[in-house]
Amino acid sequence: MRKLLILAAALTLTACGSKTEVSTESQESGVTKVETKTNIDGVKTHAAMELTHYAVRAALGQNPNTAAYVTIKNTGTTDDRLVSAACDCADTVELHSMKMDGDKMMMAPLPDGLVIKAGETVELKPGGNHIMLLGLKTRPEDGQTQSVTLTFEKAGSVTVEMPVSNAPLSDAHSGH
Ligand SMILES: [Cu+2]
Repeated sequence: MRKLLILAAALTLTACGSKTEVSTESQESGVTKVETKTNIDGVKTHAAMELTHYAVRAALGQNPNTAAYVTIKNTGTTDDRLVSAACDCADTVELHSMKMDGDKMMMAPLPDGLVIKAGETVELKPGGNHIMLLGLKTRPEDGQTQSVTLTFEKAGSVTVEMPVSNAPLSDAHSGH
């Protein structure tokens, strides 16, 4: 069984006032975690996210755009927000929701990102909220992996190696 472990730690100490910040990032067998522990004048905050079920949809035909999906669990003690996503493969990356407009399903950007409350799990999946990769510079192909970086307001940034598939998450989610 292939195991991948990446561990990064950053420590910030400021001399005056008392602020400590410790960030860690790890990736292992389809689970990626990012967390930041902050202590500002004795007030401790633990922001932590666990990412699973991530995938990028393979670029289809001449379509200049595609989408990425991820399930995000807030395992910390504070509400947090997915602020943005980034990918070297695309000119622009946006967070999108799916909304009913009359009787049609329409995509709409989420300019303020996506709030993920402490203890809550948010699924970005086919037919629902998703990461939109616009203006593809490289075309993700089935069987490859693609790095996508997610930035959370409190937990920090994490880069996820997402598998690329013609039918993303079809094993995990039936009915799509
Ligand atoms: Cu979209």
